[in-house]
Amino acid sequence: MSLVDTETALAQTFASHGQSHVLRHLSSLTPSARVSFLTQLAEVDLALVARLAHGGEDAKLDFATLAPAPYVAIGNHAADARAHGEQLLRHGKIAAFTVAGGQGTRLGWRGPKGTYPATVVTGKPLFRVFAEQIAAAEKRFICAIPWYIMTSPLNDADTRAFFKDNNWFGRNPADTFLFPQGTLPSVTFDGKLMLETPGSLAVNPDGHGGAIRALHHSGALEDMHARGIAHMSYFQVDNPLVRIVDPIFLGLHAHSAGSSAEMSSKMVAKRDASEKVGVFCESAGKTVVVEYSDMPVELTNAVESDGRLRFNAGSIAIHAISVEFMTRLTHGSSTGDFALPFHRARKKVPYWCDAQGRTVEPTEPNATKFEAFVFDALALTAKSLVMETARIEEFAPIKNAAGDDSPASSHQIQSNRNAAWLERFGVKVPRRPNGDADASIEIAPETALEAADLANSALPREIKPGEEVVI
Ligand code: UD2
Repeated sequence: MSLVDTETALAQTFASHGQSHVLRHLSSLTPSARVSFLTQLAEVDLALVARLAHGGEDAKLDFATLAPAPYVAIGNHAADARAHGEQLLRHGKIAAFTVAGGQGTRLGWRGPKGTYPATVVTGKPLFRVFAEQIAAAEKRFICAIPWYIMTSPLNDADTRAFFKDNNWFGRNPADTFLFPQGTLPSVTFDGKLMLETPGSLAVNPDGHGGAIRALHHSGALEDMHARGIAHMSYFQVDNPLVRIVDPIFLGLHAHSAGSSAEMSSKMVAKRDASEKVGVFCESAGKTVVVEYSDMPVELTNAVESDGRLRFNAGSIAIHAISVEFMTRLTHGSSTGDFALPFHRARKKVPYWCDAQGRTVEPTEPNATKFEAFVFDALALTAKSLVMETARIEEFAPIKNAAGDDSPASSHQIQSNRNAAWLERFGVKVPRRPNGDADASIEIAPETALEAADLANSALPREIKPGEEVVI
């Protein structure tokens, strides 16, 4: 089809969906800008946008029957779980999978979140923290642990450049597989598409739930099959304390009661009712995560007779996911375009203002974004499992510039965890009245992947108040 024909056809389609306003600057674009804009427009699924704009697809839960989900409490796992997990690692059956396609707007960091300096003393960027952990596990289990990283079209080039500039953190470049997720247009509150510039639509990544489609379309899933990977260890880019390779969790996931779960999850007891984490619940016989913003406030605050929160199982967004499960989902759809339901969120989306002749950053939410959540796949599993873990051991997310879940709070949790590890080996660590470690303590993954590994390390006898220590 010629460019003119494409343009005419698109103009008709967009007009029939009441969206022709986005073409208003077409004639002023340079030929190449025109081609790239038409290409972007041709990829928009206008029927989907219309469906989402008029109601969305959020799963309708029956809150009256919602119950807390069952879980395996700390220390209650089968005795052979670790051995099973270690065997999977030794046999090269495990891949690491990071979702890093988010926009990270809350932190205010310019650049992909994974490039953010995260550790307490040496300020290692998040991607380096993960790479070093994976490399240490590869050395220990004498295996390759391929690392799949989902970016988005908005940060893919910067992420790739970062890996290249850092020489792939010393790992074999062939064992890191970066791929972008899809995007969806943002719409105004009356369902209209928005321009970000005269020649581009305002779009956002389609949520971490977009991972399923992206794993398929990028060839990552096929690559996992070719390498004989059976399970992926899924985690978010914002948590420097994540235990990427946790043999107990992987073993439990793959072997509990003799059969493999399709998707397993880690949970921690919620800090308090207001903590912004999804909660593991049971709905219609399935384990699901209800995002904090979707949970009715009376359920969020409900307590048991002993005063504990009734819905206390907070999701730290760490999952073990079977490759077969992902393959089953994508093969169930003829195009591989499997999509989980899209959730709606009111957000501030920069838009092109004709009157001002520039892109405007709104100060209030002005648009609806649509995102799929990977944990919605739990409801589609034949078997899933939730394992409790200690918050201090593996959850110190960096999301906000200040306050909870900020670099400062993450640093404190990292130091607290490292202090606890050292204290097990008799190291004297100064503590503040509230129990926090009064020192900045960093432990390199190469030194220890878990506390027990410190048995072989040279440790100081004592750490001084305010000291910076790297072990
Ligand atoms: C997430 C969970 C929350 C809790 C918390 C724990 C959701 C919706 N909520 O909250 O329940 O478990 O984490 O820390 O997941 N991402 C993409 N592509 C996207 C959007 C996000 O890759 O299109 C990645 C993003 O880079 C990050 C992760 O997903 O690694 C979570 O992003 P978020 O900011 O949307 O979720 P958050 O932190 O509010």
